[in-house]
Amino acid sequence: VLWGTHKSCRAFQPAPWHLRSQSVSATGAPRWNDHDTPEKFNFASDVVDYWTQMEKEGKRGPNPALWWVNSQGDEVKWSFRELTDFTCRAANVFTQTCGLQQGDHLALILPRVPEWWLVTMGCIRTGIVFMPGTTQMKAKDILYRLKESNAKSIVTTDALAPEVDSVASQCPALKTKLLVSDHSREGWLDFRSLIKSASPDHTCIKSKTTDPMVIFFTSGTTGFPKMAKHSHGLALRHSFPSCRKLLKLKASDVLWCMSDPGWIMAAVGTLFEPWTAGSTVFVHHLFQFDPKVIVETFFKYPITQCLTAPSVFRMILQQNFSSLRFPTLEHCSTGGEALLPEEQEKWREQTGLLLHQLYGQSETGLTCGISRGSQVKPGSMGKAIPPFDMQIIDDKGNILPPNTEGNLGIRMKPTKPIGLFMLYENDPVKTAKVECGDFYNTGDKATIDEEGYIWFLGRDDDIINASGYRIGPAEVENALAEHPAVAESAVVSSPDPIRGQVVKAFVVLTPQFLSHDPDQLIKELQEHVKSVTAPYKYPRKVEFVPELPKTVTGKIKRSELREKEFRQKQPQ
Ligand code: BCO
Repeated sequence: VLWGTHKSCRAFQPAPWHLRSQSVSATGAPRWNDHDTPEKFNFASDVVDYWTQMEKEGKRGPNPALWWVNSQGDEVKWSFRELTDFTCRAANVFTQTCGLQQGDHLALILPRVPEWWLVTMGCIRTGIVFMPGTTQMKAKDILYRLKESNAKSIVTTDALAPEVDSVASQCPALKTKLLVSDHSREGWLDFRSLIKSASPDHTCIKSKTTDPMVIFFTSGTTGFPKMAKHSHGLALRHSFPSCRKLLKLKASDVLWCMSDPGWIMAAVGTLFEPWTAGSTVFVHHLFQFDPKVIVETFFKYPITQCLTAPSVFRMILQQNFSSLRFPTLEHCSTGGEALLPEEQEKWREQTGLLLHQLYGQSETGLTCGISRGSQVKPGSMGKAIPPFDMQIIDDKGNILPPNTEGNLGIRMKPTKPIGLFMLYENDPVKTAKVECGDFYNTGDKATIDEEGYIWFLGRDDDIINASGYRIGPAEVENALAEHPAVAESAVVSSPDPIRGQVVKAFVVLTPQFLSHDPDQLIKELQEHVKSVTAPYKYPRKVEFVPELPKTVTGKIKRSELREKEFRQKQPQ
């Protein structure tokens, strides 16, 4: 147990209006209708505290709200009552100790430790806008995020505190640094001690549904990642009946979403979706991804549903385990990258379970998917989840007929649906750029069949999707440019049987490195990229070339290189 046991939930009572104003579904979860837009909504008071109340009244079973384990045998189980208590304390730490206010930005860079759930929920209670990020980030990535967002506070661990300290002087807005650790560090507040001593009495803000709640950083073709800002509506959407139909979670379910806490998939799969249903969020804090541990975990714990990227399923299937017949697993969902029909079939053969595709982006949350119990069309990402109206559009925003390839759009006019991002923070130009007629243009190419099933075809730009990570080529090219061996480079996606796609760099060497051992140089460049930016972006393939293909104006033709990569795959 990380920091003692807290038993009481002394003061908190759910806002009475909440229990008056919504109906209760068959599963007990509070909900609205697909097209409702309540003026006020707060996930903490309207959903989490609802389940706390259900626990108090003996109307929810004994399974925990959060069940956290690690590979050392540590375990944390929190009920909703404890969750309400601890997250009220977190809220008080942010507002009273750190002096943060509604609308302030807080950078959250934690691995899968229980405190991640306290920080996110503490922020939601106070209206502080949290900005999750992966712990793979390096100092430069963190600096960009802190500066660009004017973050007033950061919460992170020992591992990243030195990286933060190395750039903090360049971030004048940053006022408080909170450390989640068993050790103290100069200049940092000790989050665990503060939580212990904080009061559990806190009154949740009455946030408007349209008030900002969270920012996700998302890579683009050019420049640095964009800041996709979401309102509380992102969480509200999970109470809508059409969203509840997707996984059909019950309060007795145990959902394991394996996403790194830095991505929107974690917000969806370890906060909004399971807790709306009153289900248990299961977390395994793996130090390093290991398919064997994943499989053992399915055998050891009563997990009923899982959600993770297709690469994880591929990596499990590749290992030849003696049995993949998991005792309690009932439903598997996957998203973040494309999934092939043959992969779905192999998973079904080995586990007896269907693999249900979901699709979403940092800008959108879940937008479409194969609902539990509905027909799985292998290779399809399923149907749009209302209130999202998804259509295939041309470059002007005209709707194209069924089975016609085009841009995947989400209708945002005349009414922007609840759950679609508000804007890219500080970037009206990029915000305007993704509007296409009456639609938000996802940038993905797809078709929709007569029954409304959506079929993903690929990106319409240079963004790379490697094992579920969205990677901007410019971020990798900039990292490579810092190495003296690199005169110039072009980074594109390349097919890979396990990761779907991987990052490939075409590199023109500077004259003094032309005689170096190429294999050694490849390793050096890979390590270099891993050291200056988040390692998941490193080029797993590197090819040295005498020159790069360019347009007459000198622009590198990445598409030519990418097409060559995918053409080469065809004969195999
Ligand atoms: O493969 P290598 O060993 O060469 O390199 C790996 C790591 O070892 C290395 N690394 C990690 N931390 C490091 C480090 N190196 C140096 N210093 C550090 N601190 O870097 C490479 C990272 O690659 P990886 O993260 O792909 O690692 P791994 O272990 O192969 O993990 C495999 C997956 C499948 C678990 C991982 O790729 C993954 O989690 N993918 C899913 C991403 C995801 O969740 N996407 C969803 C985005 S949200 C969305 O799409 C919306 C849907 C609603």
